[in-house]
Amino acid sequence: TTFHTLGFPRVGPQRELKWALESYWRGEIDQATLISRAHAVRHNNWQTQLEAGCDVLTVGDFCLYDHVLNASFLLGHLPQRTNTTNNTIDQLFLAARGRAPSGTPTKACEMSKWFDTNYHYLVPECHANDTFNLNPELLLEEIRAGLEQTKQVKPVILGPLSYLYLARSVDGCDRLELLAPLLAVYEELLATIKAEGVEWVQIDEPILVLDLPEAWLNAFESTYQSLATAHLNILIATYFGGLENNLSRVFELPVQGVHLDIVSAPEQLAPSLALLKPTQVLSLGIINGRNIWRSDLTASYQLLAPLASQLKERLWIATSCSLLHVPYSAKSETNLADGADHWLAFAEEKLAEGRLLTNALDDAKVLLGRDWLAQAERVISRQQSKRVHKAAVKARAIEAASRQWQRELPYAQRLARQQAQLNLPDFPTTTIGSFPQTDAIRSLRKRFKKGDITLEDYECGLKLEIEYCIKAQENIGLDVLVHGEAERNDMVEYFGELLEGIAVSANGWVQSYGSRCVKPPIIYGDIERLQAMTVRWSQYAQSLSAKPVKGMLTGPITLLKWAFVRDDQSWESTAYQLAAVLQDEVLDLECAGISIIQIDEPALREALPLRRDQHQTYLNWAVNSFRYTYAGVAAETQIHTHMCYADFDDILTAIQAMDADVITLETARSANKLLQTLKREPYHNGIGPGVYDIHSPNVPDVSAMSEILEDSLNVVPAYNLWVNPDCGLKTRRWEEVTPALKSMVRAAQALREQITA
Ligand code: THG
Ligand code: ZN
Repeated sequence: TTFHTLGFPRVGPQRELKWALESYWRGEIDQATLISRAHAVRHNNWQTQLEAGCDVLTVGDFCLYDHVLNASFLLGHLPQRTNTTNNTIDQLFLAARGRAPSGTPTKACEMSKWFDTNYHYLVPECHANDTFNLNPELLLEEIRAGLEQTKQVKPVILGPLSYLYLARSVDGCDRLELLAPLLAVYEELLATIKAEGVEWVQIDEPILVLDLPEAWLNAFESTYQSLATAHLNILIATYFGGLENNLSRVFELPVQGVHLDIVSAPEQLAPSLALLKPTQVLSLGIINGRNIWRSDLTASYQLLAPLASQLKERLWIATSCSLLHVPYSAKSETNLADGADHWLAFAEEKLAEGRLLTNALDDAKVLLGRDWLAQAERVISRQQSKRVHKAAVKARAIEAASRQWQRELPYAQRLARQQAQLNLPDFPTTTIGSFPQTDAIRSLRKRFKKGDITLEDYECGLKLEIEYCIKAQENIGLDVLVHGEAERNDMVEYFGELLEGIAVSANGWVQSYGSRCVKPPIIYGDIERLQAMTVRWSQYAQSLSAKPVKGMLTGPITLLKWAFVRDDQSWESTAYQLAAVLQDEVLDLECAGISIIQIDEPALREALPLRRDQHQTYLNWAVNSFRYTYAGVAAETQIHTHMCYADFDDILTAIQAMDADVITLETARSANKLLQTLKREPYHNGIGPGVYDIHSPNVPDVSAMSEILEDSLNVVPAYNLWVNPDCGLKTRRWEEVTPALKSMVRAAQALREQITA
């Protein structure tokens, strides 16, 4: 039995690639140094996989910035505006970031979430009559380097249909019309790969787990007929879900192997056995590539043993998807709350698990070995831990889930009471929550974590930062202030550190986009809040100003989606547990005199299931758990929320149902699109469509912001319109933030004068 992975993380065990990229962009190292550091990370990845016993080495999954961007390069389909340099690496960076050491600064490609993960890919741009050219140099270099390590290398490429489907049409062209010219390049690509002496290629077609339009589904057969002409063994890989009605269609393709994700869709295993052709390999993704728990290998063995004896060498054991979505190694995690480090499997541990399971399938004696028993012991210790299961927490979540939560009074009556207290001007100005994370703030946190300064000194330092932030906002003339979040590294990691049942790893970094990484907290047990988490900081900030200061929380769905979650209970149950501790925090904030409380849900859209028939069930518990977080607050208390990532169209009804008094939205890159949506489907509560894009360092024009506000008044009643940037300001510098917000305040004032006149 063969063991393989679908891909590996690439940022490096100590984020070596991140540091190299950022040094290169800052001009501190040259390109040759960048490449040699990147290749060192890649070489280390391969050694790790070979030493762990991967039977075939996956290559072509490595990249400097993004694998979809690399596909665009491979296919000669980078946006034309990146042609201002001959340096191909800098072309990639021009596309990804809009600037590079060589070439003319330009517009960066859009980013979009990779299926339902927290990874962002760079969206390819299509126009009618686009041409494609094979650009195999980067891939061939990688294949040849891999072949120096082992004879069994398996390049991975993104499939032609997934490539086109994940692209966007810039000019409204039908992307499927580009399939024919694209296929010609893929045929040439496969022939080129074959000429390197490679036997297998993994072609990823993850879009097969989506509800695809009929035309796209129908295109698979002819597409793979034409790829078959290269006579290279093709493993078509699907992941993040099941094929459902398309299962038989995929096995009928002229491919030599099919990879199925049986972690996320175990129900497809049984029917696939009947569909597998006698010549085809079945690759089963049974080691979870989306989560970090030790695998229950005993259960996997029982499931697969009968199959292994039947399929013999036609059975491949695999990770469910690329290991890109998990951190490198749990070796250095020795200090997690409640001994949770014992239960972890990051990428390296997953390799060991896959090898062990494969060995057991080949030889049942392995089941009696030390490694097998040690693994089973870890799994059982987690299942039985008293630290994981807390009856009172479970009972409260069940009670919360059994009821429909809502504010006592309808929006209009709440607004009147809130306004009587808050006395805000028309078009109130505010920000999303975070202010610049300066070097001073970072260094303060770092010194405290290292133990170089006392808790007292740390808190003193934070208070000074809060004071500075409040003064700055008053000078700018904002109406609703925030404390600035100097105490937070990341909006989910911060709460992960404070809550019981959630652990924060020391080095569990996962790539989010390019060189940027996040360290998802690990939800391992029933969740409790031992003390208030944010109240002191909000209260202190409020004591410094006569203007209202918003309390600032991360909502249950975002805490859930941006963490590694439990696999022993439903997401829904965990969401209600999170909502319960947030509710306690909301009530404590209210008690402390905080009259506006914002509960952010930027990941609401991202957590939407990939299949449409599961949307409504998800939205029901997501919205209800959000409403549970504010159940019990007075009508006078104003609840805000914030969401990023513009694609709101299909969840606007759910957003309305969340019934926040005010929502601020990320729009600046597509304000028009949001306003059109709001025209079709009016929003009835307070709303602040972001008036400028915080992702750009440029100071926005007053006139551009005024225009967005005036357009907004066509679809939002004046008494409901708020004025704010489109996202938090933590990645910006004060020198950028101050003039930008001053202009924003001027735009609001101009609108007030215009309305009075
Ligand atoms: N927090 C978490 N997940 C997220 C976001 C977040 N997912 C979506 C979106 N925001 C991703 N965006 C970013 C933006 C910036 C960074 C990471 C993801 C970032 N990370 C630092 C880095 O890589 O240097 C981490 C540094 C640190 O914390 O020490 O800048 O906001 N959970
Ligand atoms: Zn945002």
